[in-house]
Amino acid sequence: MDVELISNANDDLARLADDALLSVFPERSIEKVLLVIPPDADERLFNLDTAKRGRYYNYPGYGAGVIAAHLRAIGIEVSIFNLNNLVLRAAQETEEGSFDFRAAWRTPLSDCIRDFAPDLVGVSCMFTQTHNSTVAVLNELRTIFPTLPITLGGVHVTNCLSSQNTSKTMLSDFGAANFLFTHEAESAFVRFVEVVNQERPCSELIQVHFNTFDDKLSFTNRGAAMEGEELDRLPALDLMNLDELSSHGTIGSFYCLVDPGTRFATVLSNRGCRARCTFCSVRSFNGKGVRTRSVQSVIDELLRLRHDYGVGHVMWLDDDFLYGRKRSIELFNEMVRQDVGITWDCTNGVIAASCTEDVISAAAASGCLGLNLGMESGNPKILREVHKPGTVENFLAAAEVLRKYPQINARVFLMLGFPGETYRMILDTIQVSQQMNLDWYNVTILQPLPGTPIFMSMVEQGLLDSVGFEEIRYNSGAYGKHRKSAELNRDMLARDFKDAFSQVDLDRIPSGEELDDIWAYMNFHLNFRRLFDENRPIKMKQQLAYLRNIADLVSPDNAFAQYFSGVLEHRILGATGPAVISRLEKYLNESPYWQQRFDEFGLRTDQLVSGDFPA
Ligand code: B12
Ligand code: SF4
Repeated sequence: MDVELISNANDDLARLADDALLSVFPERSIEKVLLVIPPDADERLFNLDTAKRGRYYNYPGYGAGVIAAHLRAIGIEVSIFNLNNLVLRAAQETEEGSFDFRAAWRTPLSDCIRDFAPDLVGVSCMFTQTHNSTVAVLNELRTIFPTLPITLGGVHVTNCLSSQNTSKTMLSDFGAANFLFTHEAESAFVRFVEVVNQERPCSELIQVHFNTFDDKLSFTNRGAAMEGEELDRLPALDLMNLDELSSHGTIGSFYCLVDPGTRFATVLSNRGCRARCTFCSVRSFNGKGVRTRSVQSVIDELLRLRHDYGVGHVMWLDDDFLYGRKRSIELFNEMVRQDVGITWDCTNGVIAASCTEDVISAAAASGCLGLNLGMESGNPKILREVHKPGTVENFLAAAEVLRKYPQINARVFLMLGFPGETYRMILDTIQVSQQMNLDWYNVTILQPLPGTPIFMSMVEQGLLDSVGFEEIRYNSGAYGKHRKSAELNRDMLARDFKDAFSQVDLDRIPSGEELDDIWAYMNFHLNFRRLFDENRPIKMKQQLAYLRNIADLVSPDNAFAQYFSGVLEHRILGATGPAVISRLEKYLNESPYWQQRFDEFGLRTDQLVSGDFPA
């Protein structure tokens, strides 16, 4: 079923749309809207142990919260049903081995619809890896409520619609949704409701695709980018389950540095990004440039989070959080002046050029506990080709500043597997990373996303052909491919990666399998091995918290995390706890893969007793 995109509203299109709306909304009235957030992944990717450990993400539905606030502003009653939180809560409450993933959300969802009786349901889908889960929710709704009007929106939906040639199958899976919305959609959604309620003509519809009609209609016109007061509107915090999210899962990557029991939330202080990296869909989704909220509206949100919801830590959702030096400093100074009393992290990553001394010093004073620096590569040619907004000089300069503020845990995003990237180019990345000497390097292997420039160009070059969304899963993260491999007792770090760079032609492009070895090599050398040389007390404390988090929560089968947390314990406390040693001994006895890695690198459990570690 091919989709004809008819751009620009005209009279014919408006008439067709009017008829279509009447068929879905015979009363032409919307008074109540239910926004639904599907589980992050479907049951095939879900692992009960991981959920019980509280390792899965459990974010507030911020996009839904923003839409809800705009709907409320025109008098619509709104509720948000977060199925991800529901599933995680149910998993934690369930007896071992008896968890029915689907039952955990299906019955409560139908009950919620019967109780709330919405005139319209809006489902949200952000990640490609949430595709299957979203389709399951849509189909369930359609089966139980055949005439319920259903809309769907979010980043993944936008990507599917804007790259129809490559993702037709994905789009056709959304058959249960009557309407699909693209891009930032609060204005489009509000207009849609007003059009259904006959308060506006159909010709004013924007960013909406009529999905289940004989004549497929699309109003592809984009609304004016949200700015000013509208951008400043606070999300409907009361609908976002802020009291319980962090009890059932994680928010951000720096939670191990925050006191246990602290309530987490997220805040979006600006939209878009100044850069246009070819692997990223932010520009095609949010448009060009950055739109900033007023500093006071951000402070108001933080104050409400703290005083009304007991939040103690936030993760910024921004794509380009440090955009505008003056504004960043003003925001941080106001956080101090108005006594916001919330710590924060920037898990999403910041642009290196913005990490100047004045900005980072103000950030540290305002409660910054951690941030990721977007670097991706240390090779100038790759950086130019992927349009990364940074040079090797920028990265080194940012690292120099960040090393002066050791209270900030500074990590770096790296990527591998760009088209044409050779072993030698990857060695540049390793060398620059070593020179930067920051706290942790998160390495991911490129996963081209539909709708991004790199995806299109790889399809054109014949480097990619089909798009199975099974494949569009990331290597890292609780639902990532590497996690799955760990669950099969083959943690990616247990691979034989010692010789990843020896005996190869350095000007060759590594294969997929070889990239996995390089990934493990980089992880070991850039992250674990360098801990032998760490002797700054504050950093040892941060790294110990992080390693304990990996060993206990994220990846209990990672023997390096177990060993190196023992090393740091010994350094900080003078001895390694016996439980750490016996757990590691048991693990190595059971795993020939890990024993082999330990032998190769001269690591032994008795070193944790003697404190005599390899140089
Ligand atoms: C915050 C964020 C995260 C957070 C958490 C996100 C969350 N669950 O809330 C964290 C750090 C966990 C994260 C992780 C990842 N992320 Co991320 N992330 C973002 C980011 C920067 C902001 C999202 C956000 O909250 N925006 C603010 C709100 C207001 O916007 P919104 O949710 O999109 O909602 C708006 C519209 O989408 C729409 N809308 C949404 N729902 C609905 C519903 C209806 C009915 C309607 C009408 C409209 C509508 O209207 C809303 C208001 O304008 C986006 C970039 C971006 N700008 O979108 C990337 C982004 C979503 N992430 C991306 C990626 C790749 C990832 C990772 C895979 C990275 C990795 N390699 O591990 C992981 C995967 C996470 C997982 N599930 O396992 C990609 C997604 C691409 C894709 N198609 O999958 C994005 C687009 C960035 C990019 N590089 O291109 N991410
Ligand atoms: S800097 Fe980050 S958010 Fe901005 S375009 Fe590049 S990857 Fe995307």
